[in-house]
Amino acid sequence: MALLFFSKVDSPVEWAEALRKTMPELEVRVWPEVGERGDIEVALVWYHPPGELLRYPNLQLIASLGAGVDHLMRDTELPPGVPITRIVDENLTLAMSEYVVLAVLSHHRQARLYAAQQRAAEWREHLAPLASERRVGIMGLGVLGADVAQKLVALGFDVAGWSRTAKDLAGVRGFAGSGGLGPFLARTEILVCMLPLTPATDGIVNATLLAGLPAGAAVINCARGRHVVDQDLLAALNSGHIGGATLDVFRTEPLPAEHPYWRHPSVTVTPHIAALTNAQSGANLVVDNIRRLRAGQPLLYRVDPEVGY
Ligand code: NDP
Ligand code: OXD
Repeated sequence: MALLFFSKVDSPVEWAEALRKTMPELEVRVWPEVGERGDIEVALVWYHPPGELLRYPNLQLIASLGAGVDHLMRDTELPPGVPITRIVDENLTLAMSEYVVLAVLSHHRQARLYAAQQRAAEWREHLAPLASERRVGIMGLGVLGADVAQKLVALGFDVAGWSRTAKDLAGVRGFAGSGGLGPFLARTEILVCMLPLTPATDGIVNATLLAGLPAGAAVINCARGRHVVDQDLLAALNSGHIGGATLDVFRTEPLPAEHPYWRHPSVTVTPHIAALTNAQSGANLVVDNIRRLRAGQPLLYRVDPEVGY
């Protein structure tokens, strides 16, 4: 059995080593050195060229190199019927929660304001509400959003979540569907976008959504750059309606040097590092699914192409 690895950002050497450690008999081929196409039964991919996966007649599994699968779903020529899986990994989940907790605390405790005061050697106190008085809203209560929500609840924040279908998470006020979005936004002072990118969520953080947040609210996006309409967020930041933003993902990555986010006084930029996939734990999951496939068992973390995540 041969596996085809395609990614321009992940290390093929590291992944091949991790895969071989877990399944020595697996032959790993790195695109574009694909060899005999008929040998390829598994594709492990991140932003492959659309249409490419149709060229492997014996493909049985498409595994995403990330938790998100929008890079696969944008391909309108995926081989029909071939199952798609994604990464769900405890360490990735922990890393994402760390990132979001750091960003929420930094907005909550006005870290940016105090950093500016330090630069000006200015000693000045600002009143801060208790965590229990701070309303955080998480869009997307899946694997990552639910863990983030629970950690923020443990810190004492007043947490709500918005999802496609209703959820019942301890301590988290749930809102669902298009009808739930308005009331969810109206009570959200720190908004966290933890949604998958799908046609329904593309550009969701736009002028209308931002206007639904209370004045001074903060926005944290660690899902996908396309969730945010950049000119709408910049306009809301410049008007002061949005008090600050922490952004880990962008429409163009790397974020171009001239992009206004880099130098905006109310924006924190990180280079898509909120939660990185670890090659060894990712490889373990892929191999587990290859074994399940061979044994005719249900695959782990299968994507539903109908809903797009
Ligand atoms: P999941 O698939 O587990 O969860 C997705 C959540 O979003 C679910 O609660 C789902 O609702 C909700 N949702 C989907 N569509 C809609 C909609 N139209 N309206 C309302 N809610 C919706 O995803 P994960 O938590 O694992 O990951 C989320 C995203 O995080 C990934 O898709 C990826 O883009 C991003 N990511 C970013 C990383 C980074 O380093 N910046 C690292 C890893 C992931 P329901 O529960 O009803 O299905
Ligand atoms: C992912 C990511 O989807 O790194 O895993 O963004």
